[in-house]
Amino acid sequence: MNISDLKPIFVLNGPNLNLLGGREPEIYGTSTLAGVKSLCLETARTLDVDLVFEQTNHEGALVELIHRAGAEGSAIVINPAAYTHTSIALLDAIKGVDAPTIEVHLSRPVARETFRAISYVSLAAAGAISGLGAYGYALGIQAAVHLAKARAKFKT
Ligand code: CA2
Repeated sequence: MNISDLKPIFVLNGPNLNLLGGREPEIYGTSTLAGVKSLCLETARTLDVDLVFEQTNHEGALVELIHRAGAEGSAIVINPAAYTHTSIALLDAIKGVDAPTIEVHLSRPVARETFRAISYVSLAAAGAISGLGAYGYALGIQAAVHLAKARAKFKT
């Protein structure tokens, strides 16, 4: 199977990530979400795979995007933002779809407040990348394509 036959990689972003590039640059870096999207599109282009990039501030909308990714995509890269630490709904959604999922964080949540040390999403993620800023998204896409490709080979 040719890698370009893969269904798109879905890159999903949770609440407040639309504010990137403004406040707290010492924690989240200086890239805007538009800059992160450009990096993701460029990474996908070099890997010869299509990419869908979405951000929402609403938990239910993120659940629906995960369902859509399960139906229309080959893998998910997700920064669930604060819902990482609270959302059993996101955990169940990821468990409910047949798409390998990579969790990405710009910062290193385990090295911050104690409430950020818990990730419900990690219970369902195939892997996680944190602390590398926007570059973590590029690594997350590479990992997602690797897993999707391995799975496609396994199924043929
Ligand atoms: O490090 C990450 O990527 C986080 O997922 C970002 C979340 C945070 O709740 C997680 O613990 C770790 C916060 C996203 C909000 O981003 C902002 C960016 C600029 C200004 C305000 C918020």
